Amino acid sequence: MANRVLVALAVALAITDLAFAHAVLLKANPTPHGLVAGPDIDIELQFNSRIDSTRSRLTLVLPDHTTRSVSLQQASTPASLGARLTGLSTGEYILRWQVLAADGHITRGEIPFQVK
Ligand SMILES: [Cu+2]
Repeated sequence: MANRVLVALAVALAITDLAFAHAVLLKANPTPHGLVAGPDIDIELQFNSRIDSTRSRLTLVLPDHTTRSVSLQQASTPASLGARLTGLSTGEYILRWQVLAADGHITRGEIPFQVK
């Protein structure tokens, strides 16, 4: 009986764990509020879970507030997104990310950075 309760509890915990497995950003280049040297910048975003890169996207907000979609490159791991930005002049930028995690949940966020 006690064993059954333990198994049920373990299953419940596993399900809860899965439900919360949506992608959380662990590490980013450029770092949020970081200062980077232009004009070309390698982007790498690392998440805590595997993501579906075909349904994830990056958008760059330029210093003049216009936006540009960023094409993704082959990422180094299934839990990361990579891209290369070219021809950036000095100024304040925002990298917007939206990713679909393995659990089917979408998360999004922004990384403001400055190009010197
Ligand atoms: Cu989730």
